[in-house]
Amino acid sequence: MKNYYQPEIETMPLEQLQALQSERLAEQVRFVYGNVKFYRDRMDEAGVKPEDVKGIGDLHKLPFITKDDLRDQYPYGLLGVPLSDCVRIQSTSGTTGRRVVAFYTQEDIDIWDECCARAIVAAGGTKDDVCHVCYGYGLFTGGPGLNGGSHKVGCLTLPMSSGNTDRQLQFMTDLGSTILCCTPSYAANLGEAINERGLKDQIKLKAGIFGAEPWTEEMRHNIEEALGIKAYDIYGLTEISGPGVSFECEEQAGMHIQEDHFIAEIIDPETGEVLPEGEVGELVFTCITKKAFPLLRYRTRDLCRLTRKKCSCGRTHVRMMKPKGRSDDMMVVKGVNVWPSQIEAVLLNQGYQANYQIVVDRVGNRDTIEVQVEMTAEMAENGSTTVEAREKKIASGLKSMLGISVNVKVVEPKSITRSEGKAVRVIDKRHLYQ
Ligand code: DLL
Repeated sequence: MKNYYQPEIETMPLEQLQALQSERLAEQVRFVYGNVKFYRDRMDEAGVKPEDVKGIGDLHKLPFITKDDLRDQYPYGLLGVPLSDCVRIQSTSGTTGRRVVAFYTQEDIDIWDECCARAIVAAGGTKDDVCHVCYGYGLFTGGPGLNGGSHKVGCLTLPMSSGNTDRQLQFMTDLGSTILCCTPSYAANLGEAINERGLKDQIKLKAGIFGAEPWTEEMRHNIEEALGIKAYDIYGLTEISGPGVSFECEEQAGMHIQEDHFIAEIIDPETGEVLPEGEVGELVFTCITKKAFPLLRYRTRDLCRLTRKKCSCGRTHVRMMKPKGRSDDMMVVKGVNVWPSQIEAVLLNQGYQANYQIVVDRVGNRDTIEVQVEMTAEMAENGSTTVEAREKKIASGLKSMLGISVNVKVVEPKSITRSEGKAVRVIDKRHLYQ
């Protein structure tokens, strides 16, 4: 089998790429208008006819769709093809309300595999690699997506799924895994386990493809150190297919969005106004090739910014900067906006690992926020700094980052539950009182 080569479409001159997007968009709009009653009704309500959308310059004419629309249309309301043409579903975890179920034709799966293959190639993957996939398999898109991409590149694929760290490490050492695919929080846990067991010299990993949750540059640095690898970010969401909507190249400076399949816009989340390049706002995607579950102008609730600055890797596709998290991840505590990623940056800068939890509560009319963070084993052994002094230093770092007082508890190593998939960092008890 030949190596999987980087397709030319990734380096296509911008003008040509945008002409392709325009052509695909116009076709996709005709397709959904003809096949999905939901879109037909929405477009009729907005007074937009399919022929009004001739290219990407007309995208703004289309109405947005939201997660609530997806829930209302559950399960079949957004299908673009007969159910008998669909070959797979994937689904979101559904922790906040009704699940979203996404459908795929075989061609949709092929496109998704292709996007994940491009991500693996961008991380240096070839057919000679052993690709260890410990994203969850099943309804979650992480495992199936990277699995498909790995096959397409021609790597030897280890479909490990999540959990069972002992088994992960055994396969990793026995079969010489070279590329690791999992959430960054699980990568950090694997790094910890490898170092504790003294396995570092038996590990052949060279790269990791980590995503599905927000992670900071500080965490990237820690993971790269612990595993001796280069750590690449990958982004995606079930509604738009899964992982591989965008991914990092060797520059590790923002994720290239696969613009031959997805058009990205950044909008003001309050007004819906499209923002110019470089401004932070809500990311909106339009799928221009997907047929079974064709979302147009889907509001992701992820906040980030885009850049078209030239990338030395040669890819011309726009880059999205690390998302700050979903607009719904932002907490308002004591009247101040607080992002878990800000807290993570302070902790990791002070030498802690990403083993922490944030508990927000309300006492009377007052919000309280507590950050619990584990000491590392070295900190626990080296008793020269007291726990009180540590807590004071973290509280002071958080005060200057956030502008509010935070109650800090430094706890014993291994006392915070480890994550095997997406980490649960925040417990907001205020929801209990609503
Ligand atoms: O998390 C798909 C995925 C799997 C992406 C494996 C990357 C790797 P969902 O479960 O539908 O799909 O969650 C999608 O996760 O809207 C973001 O809020 C968040 N997210 C995904 N990737 C990143 C990332 C998968 N690299 C939601 N950085 C998205 C920050 C991310 N947040």
